[in-house]
Amino acid sequence: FRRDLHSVGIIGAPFSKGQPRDGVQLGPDVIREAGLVKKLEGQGCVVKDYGNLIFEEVSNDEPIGRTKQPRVVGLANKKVADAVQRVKTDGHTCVMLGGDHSLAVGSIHGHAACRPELSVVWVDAHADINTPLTSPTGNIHGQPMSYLIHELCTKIPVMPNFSWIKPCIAAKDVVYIGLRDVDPEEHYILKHLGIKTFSMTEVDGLGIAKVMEQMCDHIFSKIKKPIHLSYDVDALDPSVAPATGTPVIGGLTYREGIYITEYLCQTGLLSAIDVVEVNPKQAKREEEVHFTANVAVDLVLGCFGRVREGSHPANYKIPEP
Ligand code: Z70
Ligand code: MN
Ligand code: MN
Repeated sequence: FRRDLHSVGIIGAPFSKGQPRDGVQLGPDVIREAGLVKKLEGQGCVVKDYGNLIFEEVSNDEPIGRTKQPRVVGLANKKVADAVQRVKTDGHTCVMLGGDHSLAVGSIHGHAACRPELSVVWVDAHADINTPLTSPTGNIHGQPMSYLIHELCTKIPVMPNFSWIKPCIAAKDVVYIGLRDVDPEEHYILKHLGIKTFSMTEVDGLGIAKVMEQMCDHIFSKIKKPIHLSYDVDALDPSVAPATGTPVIGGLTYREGIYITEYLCQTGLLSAIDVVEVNPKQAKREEEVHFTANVAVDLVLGCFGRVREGSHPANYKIPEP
């Protein structure tokens, strides 16, 4: 038995303007304060923390149609894309701490610039695949997938600071886990493009182990591709991750949530991870902030080799008296 050596590059993305609620910009700091770096090092990872990105303000960021704050979101995502590309070029598995889920545009775009063949595992209560024209809210965190999928490129209107975004993934290389709050327009898009989804109904019916097996059969049907895991903590049940902007009842248990990360780690193909939508200001009590941040840390630890059965150094010897 030996542990894989993981080299991890962490980017903090303290950004909230893909959605209306204040506080999600504090996600990277509360996740770090829960001991992320020390705990990763404690399980044998080599960690480089690139720190928090600094996002420029944009004045007069008027809506385009219904889409809110497009200029500032487009600009922030360009920064994230460049940062993720840098971390991948430096040879690390990238961990992007959000921030709201609009940041997945930049994270996946930057990742795809280095790994053009990647597949995306999107763990979320929501599909986040509204186009700017289908979105009921105009919040860009409900839209990131629509900008990234080749098959939707003719449906995306021109928006300021979005012209650098080129679709970089095929619908067949995307899978969803944990869905339970999908808009009708999104449901049509998912079916129309034949995107593989494991909603909470499939998690209930198959169990999380079969979901992960079938998920891998789907994304690895031809060749083994690097995986981009985009983990919205609202995929987890609100009893597990209460400090988030839009909790939805009936989510993944802690054990199911962790199992996903352990399973993906075992594939050896995890190449970049987003952990998004931790919002300390949405907690009712201070304990809920620490609880949610600790769960977020555990998800990352699961991605980098932590196993619940325990582990030991390769050269360990039982002491003799
Ligand atoms: C809705 C929209 C969403 C997260 C809410 C909601 C999307 N489908 N995503 N909370 N994390 O606005 O497009
Ligand atoms: Mn999301
Ligand atoms: Mn969500």
